[in-house]
Amino acid sequence: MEKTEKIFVAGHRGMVGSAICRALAKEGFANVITRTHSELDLLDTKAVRGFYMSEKPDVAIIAAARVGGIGANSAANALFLYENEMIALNTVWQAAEAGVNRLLFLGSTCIYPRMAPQPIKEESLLTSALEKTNEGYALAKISGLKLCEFLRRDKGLLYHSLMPTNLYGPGDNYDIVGGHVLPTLIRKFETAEGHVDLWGTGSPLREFLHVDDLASACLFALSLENPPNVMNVGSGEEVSIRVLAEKVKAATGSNAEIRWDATKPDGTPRKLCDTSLIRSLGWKSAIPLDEGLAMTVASYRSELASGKIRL
Ligand code: GFB
Repeated sequence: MEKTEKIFVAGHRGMVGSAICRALAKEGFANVITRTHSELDLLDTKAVRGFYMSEKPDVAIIAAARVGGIGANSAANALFLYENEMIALNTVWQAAEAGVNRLLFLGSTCIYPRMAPQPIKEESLLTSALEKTNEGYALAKISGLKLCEFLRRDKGLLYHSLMPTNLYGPGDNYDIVGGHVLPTLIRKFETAEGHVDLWGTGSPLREFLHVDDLASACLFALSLENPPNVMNVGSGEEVSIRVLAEKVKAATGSNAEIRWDATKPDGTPRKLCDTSLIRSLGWKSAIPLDEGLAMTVASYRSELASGKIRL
């Protein structure tokens, strides 16, 4: 990817898209184009087509999605499937129609089977049943990455995908009901009065990656002349939800008692991705969980103080 190329970042206001824009600016990519939701509705095929046809970007990075934690996903699998499917099909297919030569599509490691052998290799895709709590989201993301793979094969377009593990960082969504576990725990401990109610048993294992590490992986993937169709991006740092809760408690300085509500879902028991592919090509994560967590608690506090927090 050349510094002068015109790069479209879809979803630039989200946690991932804004991290990618920061990384692009830092690396000197000056020709980045973005559209807010009100300027361009990515669910609207005609509008997306018109946008690509008039702007003709050289590169597109698809960081737009409806995302949420286990609560939001399991309550609205239909919505997560529909919106993410439409976003994927519109942003990828219409890019190809307009002659965009290179595209990076972002998925998630929840596309892999619930009981995939751990750590999860890229080859595990579509080998057995998905996790039910986020099946809609996973199916939509699988369509997107497959569309990229097929367009690359059928039309020779350099369309490829990254599958990041659970992400966190500045600009996250701190909604207690619909958010992902890490930001939700920060908010719960920061606002606790005596105790916090956490979901499930605390035994599931998760891997967390700071979003600035993902942004660096995106730039790395886009620098490869012949990238793999799908590459996992993770930190290799796996913790149980119970240990995560202790870490967040310490990082926020809270004294709250932790109570577990086992009527709430645990979700997939383990989700550690195998990152040997991207590491073999020369990329690895740089931000350890403890450091990233401390930075994120600080950004939660400043986002809250400035009134810019997403709840
Ligand atoms: O990030 P999260 O909501 O989703 O984490 P997934 C869920 C895990 O954290 C479960 C536990 O084991 C929950 O039981 N947990 C404990 C909590 N307390 C809480 C809490 O207060 N809030 C939340 N949210 N969880 C998501 C997918 O799966 O992973 C998405 O639903 C996406 O599609 C994302 O792919 C990366 O890790 O289970």
